[in-house]
Amino acid sequence: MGFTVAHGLMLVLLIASTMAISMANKGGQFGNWPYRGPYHPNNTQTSNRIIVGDSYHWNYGFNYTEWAIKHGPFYLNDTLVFKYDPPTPNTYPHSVYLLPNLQSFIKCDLRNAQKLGNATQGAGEGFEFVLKRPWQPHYFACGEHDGIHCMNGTMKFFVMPIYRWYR
Ligand SMILES: *[C@@H]1O[C@H](CO)[C@@H](O)[C@H](O)[C@H]1NC(C)=O
Ligand SMILES: *[C@@H]1O[C@H](CO)[C@@H](O)[C@H](O)[C@H]1NC(C)=O
Ligand SMILES: *[C@@H]1O[C@H](CO)[C@@H](O)[C@H](O)[C@H]1NC(C)=O
Ligand SMILES: *[C@@H]1O[C@H](CO)[C@@H](O)[C@H](O)[C@H]1NC(C)=O
Ligand SMILES: *[C@@H]1O[C@H](CO)[C@@H](O)[C@H](O)[C@H]1NC(C)=O
Ligand SMILES: [Cu+2]
Repeated sequence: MGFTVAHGLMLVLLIASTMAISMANKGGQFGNWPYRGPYHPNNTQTSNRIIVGDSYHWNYGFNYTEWAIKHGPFYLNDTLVFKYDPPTPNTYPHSVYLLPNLQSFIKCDLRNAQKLGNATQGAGEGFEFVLKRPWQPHYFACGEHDGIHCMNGTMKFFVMPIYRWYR
């Protein structure tokens, strides 16, 4: 009995903190999150292949937060494609990391980040990541130069995949 009550309380706290984070994502420095509901003109399509940064690809000095806001919403099973040149003497290397939470995202703290794509995997068709977890914020960043690409070059953004509406 006591366990059940404690357990229920913990769940409520968890939900509350999750909501707080999503509220933080909606307001503040990110502006209004472009949630437009599950309706989409092409709602019969099953998934999209989205080139991150469009023709700019995944490079230094592009505002990916702005890009993500303009290209939202993102849907479950959408594929993000990160295209970046492999390292050469004349180009910056890039990579793709998944950061664990909003705090690490804001600070570009890579300590507990998961490396998704290394410096060479963005070549050719690019590095692909499928959005598999619905309603979870996914924080992406370039991990090169100890987070400087993330911090100074704004090579970071987050998406929260939502369910697509099926007829
Ligand atoms: C819907 O999909 C069709 C064919 O895939 C495409 O030509 C059209 O531009 C899409 N419309 C929107 C609004 O995304
Ligand atoms: C990137 O774009 C967002 C949204 O428009 C803006 O709030 C932010 O200040 C921009 N960041 C930089 C470094 O320009
Ligand atoms: C996403 O893809 C998986 C297979 O990779 C499929 O089982 C699942 O139904 C898909 N979900 C949606 C919402 O399309
Ligand atoms: C990047 O990953 C690929 C595939 O796992 C591997 O073949 C390649 O050697 C790696 N490159 C570097 C620079 O770590
Ligand atoms: C990045 O930004 C920090 C703090 O604003 C600054 O000290 C540093 O010189 C910058 N580095 C580059 C490569 O722009
Ligand atoms: Cu980079």
